[in-house]
Amino acid sequence: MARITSVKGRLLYNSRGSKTIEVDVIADNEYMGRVCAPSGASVGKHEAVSFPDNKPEKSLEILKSNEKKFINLDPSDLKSVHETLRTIDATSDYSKIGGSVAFALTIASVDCAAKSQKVPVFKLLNNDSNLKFPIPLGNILGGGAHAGPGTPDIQEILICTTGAKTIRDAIETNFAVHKELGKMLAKKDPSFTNGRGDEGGWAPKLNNDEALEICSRACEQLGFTLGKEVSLGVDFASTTQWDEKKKKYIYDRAGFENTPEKQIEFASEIIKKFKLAYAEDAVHEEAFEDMAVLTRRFPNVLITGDDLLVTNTEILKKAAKKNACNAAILKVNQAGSLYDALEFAKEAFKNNIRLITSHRSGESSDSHISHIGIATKSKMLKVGVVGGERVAKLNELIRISEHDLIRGMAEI
Ligand code: 2PG
Ligand code: MG
Repeated sequence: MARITSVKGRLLYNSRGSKTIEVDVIADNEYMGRVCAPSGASVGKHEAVSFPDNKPEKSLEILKSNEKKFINLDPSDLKSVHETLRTIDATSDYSKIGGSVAFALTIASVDCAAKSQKVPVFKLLNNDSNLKFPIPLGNILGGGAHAGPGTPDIQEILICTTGAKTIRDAIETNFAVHKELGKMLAKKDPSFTNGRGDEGGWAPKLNNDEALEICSRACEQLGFTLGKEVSLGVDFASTTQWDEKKKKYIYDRAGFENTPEKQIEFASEIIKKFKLAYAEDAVHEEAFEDMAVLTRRFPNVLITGDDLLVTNTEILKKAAKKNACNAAILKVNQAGSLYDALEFAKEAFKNNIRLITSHRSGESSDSHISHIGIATKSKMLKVGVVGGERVAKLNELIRISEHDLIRGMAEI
């Protein structure tokens, strides 16, 4: 059995050029796991805090003074690594050491354990013989908190190839739609600068409707039938629009306001008109009852909670009781440690809630979440379409396909 012989953190930068933390965990002085933490722009109220007082330096200092506590642990024993971390930070939101350290340390530990056992990370996490590839779900057009003024209020319009037979097919189809959409946007507006949002989706000056229309036409232009070979998804990220004082959703770019009732109809219209396969955070992070209305109304659509659940097992239990969603985003850094996130995954299974493992808008070039998506039997992997830090995750799926350990694509 391998033993942890060293833990070391450092300050690095994410895809937005903001400071983040990377952690190296070495086992038997030989096997190194290395993980760099991502961070979000549309952040849920109840998710783990990235850094104490927003200071990555503080996280690093605390890790440094506690490194020795991890020495000699078995790196594959995620529970022990997690519990040791909890002796340093017992807060519910990792506000003492920072969720970024929890993320990087626990995944790096599993990474070095996998290397010492000479197995891929997904296999170390889940030894089942019937693992499938999650369907890649990627941002083709972005607005909201991920892009500048003039772009849609809706944060993300996403593409997924629901009819693909292989992972390569699914990835290449997403690239093709992204490319076609770029051409169509340039044709529609000669002043379009090819600008892209934080996750690589195009960021044109269009309102919500126009944006959805052109995305669906890009799919049709390539000969696809929406809802058949490919489908659109939307991350409404509605908490961004929600005004707690006015009790209304303010769509200031499009120039209208929605009452909670109107918001349900607004989202329903979009789901129906564009035959969405996927609808994330269609209402704000505390509107469990309103989400439940959509879940009842659209049993065949992944009605997904992101800010609603923040990868928190207790919140998921509450959502399950209310039938507030039929799918859940799994973002390890929202939960904090990988152990926390896997507990969340277990609870989701128990309640028949499908998982979508997801990146953050501020990413690193790490690709561990591709393994986590497979191991948690996620139906989809939300990692973007283009941009080095996004393609890194997709390329890892292709590498994994060479092992011949995974057969076929997940079915939603
Ligand atoms: C989201 C994510 C990723 P962020 O809202 O789902 O797409 O964005 O990382 O900014 O929270
Ligand atoms: Mg989201």
